[in-house]
Amino acid sequence: MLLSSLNPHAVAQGADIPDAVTIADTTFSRSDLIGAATSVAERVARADRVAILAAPTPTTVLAVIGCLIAGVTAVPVPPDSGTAELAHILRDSGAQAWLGVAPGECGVELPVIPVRLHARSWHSYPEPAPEAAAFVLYTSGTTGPPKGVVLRRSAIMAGLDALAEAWAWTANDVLVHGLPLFHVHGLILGLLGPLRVGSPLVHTGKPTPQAYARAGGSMYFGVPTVWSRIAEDPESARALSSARLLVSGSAPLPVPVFERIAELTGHAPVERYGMSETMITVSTRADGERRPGWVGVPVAGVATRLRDEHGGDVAHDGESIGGLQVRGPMLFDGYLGRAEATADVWTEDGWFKTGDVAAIDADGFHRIVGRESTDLIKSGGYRIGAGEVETALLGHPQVAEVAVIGAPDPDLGQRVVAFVVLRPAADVAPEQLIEHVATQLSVHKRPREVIVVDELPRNAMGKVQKKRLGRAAQ
Ligand code: MLC
Ligand code: AMP
Repeated sequence: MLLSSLNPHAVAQGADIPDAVTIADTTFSRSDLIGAATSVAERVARADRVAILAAPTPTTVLAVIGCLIAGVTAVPVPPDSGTAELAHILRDSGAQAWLGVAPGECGVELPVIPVRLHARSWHSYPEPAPEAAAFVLYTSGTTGPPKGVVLRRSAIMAGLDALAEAWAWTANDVLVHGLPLFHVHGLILGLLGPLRVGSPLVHTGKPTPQAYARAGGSMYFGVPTVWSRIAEDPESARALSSARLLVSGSAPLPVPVFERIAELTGHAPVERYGMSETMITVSTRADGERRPGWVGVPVAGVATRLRDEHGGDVAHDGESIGGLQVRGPMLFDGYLGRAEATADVWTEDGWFKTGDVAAIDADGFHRIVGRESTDLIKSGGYRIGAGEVETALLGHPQVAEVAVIGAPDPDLGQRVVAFVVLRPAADVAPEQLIEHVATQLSVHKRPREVIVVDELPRNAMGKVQKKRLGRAAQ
């Protein structure tokens, strides 16, 4: 199945697929999808880079595939982005237009190239060079605004083919998920995966247990929050027993959720580990062991190693922990326009430093223990930088000081909690500060809780002691 193309024409050489993509009550056959997306390609082909407001809609699907056909770099933008985040992504990416729908005012004006759902074209485009950038995906760091992760076409192809091999994913599968279309999980694995493999996709809209149960697929993708909600709804969970593979990723799957899903569905979930920068590098296999709390073995083409804080080797004994470093053909090219930040995440001998702490056992099984920095929060599978939320809150006129942490949460894994010192005589409710972040950044980055304090705990150097705040938030 080694197609040298990301262009869905390549898979289309076989029979048509009547239900290639179903999303928001629209079903496209494979030929329909290609005709409509090629018509988008014709309209967008003269651009280098365009922004796509990536709501889960047919428009987004056609916009993304149109870019892939034309060889235009796509910048997917969270549809709930606030004004500060929108303006940052547009300026930083250098997007020349919106393809499809434009959001409200954010201070950066771009022309809009329409996506017409009923237009068709049968023009044929050659496959762009494998090193051409397919996407710039924006993702949070520990400090500063999100950085643009540049993913080339060959990385995506290698990443998807490695997963198809690990999961025995074929055209006989029907993939179901309801994940957002602006990150690796929902967009690259969840939309481009089915197109490359030739398996139909059903996007459920919101990933509710009932919607997953109704969809009747053979493969399901979800973040742990989705699986834990399914585990609490036995009737929906039992409907998934007719599936072949239930896949969890983007955050740690709690062992009790793993066990409950296995009990209710008869399927031990497949866990896989990845990042925006690396796609998926480690996974349990369709034909291999599935061990709760462990994410499996490197996928095809990937090598991993553990390093201690001095760069020394760490034993693969299943107990010793170290910084996880990875190598493989699915890794990104760098952060857009940030040579220094890019250099920081690579070792001198060419390994990518994931920032995750892990253990590896003698059989090559990986366990993710946590992150090196407490300033990267994972909430509902979304990566959120404490620094960007702090900057947004400090932008509020009544806020004097702030510290943001990720507190343990039974539903979201971690929830964003902000400790805030207000200016003298300030009169603002926590809900207004939450709303401020939701409108500046994205709704999913908003603190779920704002705690007003008189002062923040600091050490002798004046640095905020976030560990002490963490204990206060539990
Ligand atoms: C609440 N809402 C507000 C609001 N407060 N809206 C505006 N302003 C406010 N202040 C509304 C929301 O709009 C939404 O409305 C509703 O409240 C619920 O929002 P939520 O609480 O934020 O969502 P929730 O249901 O908790 O979402 C859970 C979830 C979501 C699991 C569905 O977190 C999710 O989709 N996660 C996926 C993240 C992901 O794909 N990560 C992959 C990264 S790639 P309404 O009407 O819309 O319900 C990666 C690599 C790898 O990690 O390894 O995969
Ligand atoms: P993102 O860039 O949003 O893709 O987030 C990547 C981060 O998600 C990784 O660095 C990990 O911290 C976390 N992650 C992804 N998959 C898993 C998993 N299966 N188990 C634990 N953490 C995970």
